[in-house]
Amino acid sequence: MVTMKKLIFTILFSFLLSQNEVCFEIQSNPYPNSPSLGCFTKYINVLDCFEIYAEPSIQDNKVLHAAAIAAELLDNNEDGVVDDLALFERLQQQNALMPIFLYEGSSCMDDFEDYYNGDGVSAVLFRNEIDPSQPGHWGADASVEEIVHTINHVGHVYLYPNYFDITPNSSIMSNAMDIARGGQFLTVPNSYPEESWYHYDDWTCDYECMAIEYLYWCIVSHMGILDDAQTCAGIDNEWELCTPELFENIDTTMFDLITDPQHKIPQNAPDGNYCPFTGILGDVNVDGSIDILDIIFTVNIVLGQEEFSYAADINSDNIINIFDIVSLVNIVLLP
Ligand SMILES: [Ca+2]
Ligand SMILES: [Ca+2]
Ligand SMILES: [Ca+2]
Ligand SMILES: [Ca+2]
Repeated sequence: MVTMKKLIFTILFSFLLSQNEVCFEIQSNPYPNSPSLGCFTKYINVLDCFEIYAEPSIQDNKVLHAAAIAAELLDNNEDGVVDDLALFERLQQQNALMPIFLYEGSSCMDDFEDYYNGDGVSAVLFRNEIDPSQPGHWGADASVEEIVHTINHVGHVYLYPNYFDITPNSSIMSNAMDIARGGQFLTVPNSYPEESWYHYDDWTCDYECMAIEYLYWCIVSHMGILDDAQTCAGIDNEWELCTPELFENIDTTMFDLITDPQHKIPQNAPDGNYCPFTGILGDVNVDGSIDILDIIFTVNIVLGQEEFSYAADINSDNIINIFDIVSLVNIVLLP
């Protein structure tokens, strides 16, 4: 009996742990009569610049997961504000969106392909390639990949052409890719040079498509999403720099490019949880004022006697430490 109770408790507990925290609500499709979008019934507007549309039978947790991933990529410090204002405006203006279809060739996908004539789409997602329990994991959850593609293609390529243009000889990235592939290949070569580390061999992927895939590999390698033996082995025929260390040490041009703070490329891997802090920064004990009590509370968080609170993360780096205490002391002493 005791064992049974323990078992049920364990199952319940692991179930609770496995649920991601996503502070979005699924809405009904605002365009039910649109020829291209009318077949979707589930909709989330992410940070007012990136929309998720899903067919009726896509599970809610998958729709929420796609929204969380988009939000984490756009608002990587999770303060509720898109990190790059120019990117926000561009995506909003282009009505950037991610459709989620039941399967390849569903009737909804047919409608979408026949009637959509905007410039806000660069990739799609299918129900069976979304796994909220393994955000971005290779072979399990394509949400990170497809949403990164869309944000890059609709946003960065247009906004920062000197850095991210995808045509030959056009940008720092296109030059870096020619080095990564061991030469400038306008079509897929019969074999890539031995020294190359990016050697995608899909004949349907042209030079521009290669560049979009390349940028994705760089971003997620740096985030550490690919850093496990199974993934490294699985993608080796396409991309060799599967750990952050390999990427930093070998593709130095792209490392410098995507870590340059001016481009505001997301650095932290999405974890599927997105609930930005909406209280008052510094009011850690939530009593409406910022004073000595909040400093004491923050010290207790640092000592592990209280739980993490976004209100105490004064410098918004997702860690609560001495820097937050110093900043809070300054706020209290010099209001
Ligand atoms: Ca932000
Ligand atoms: Ca998160
Ligand atoms: Ca307070
Ligand atoms: Ca902090």
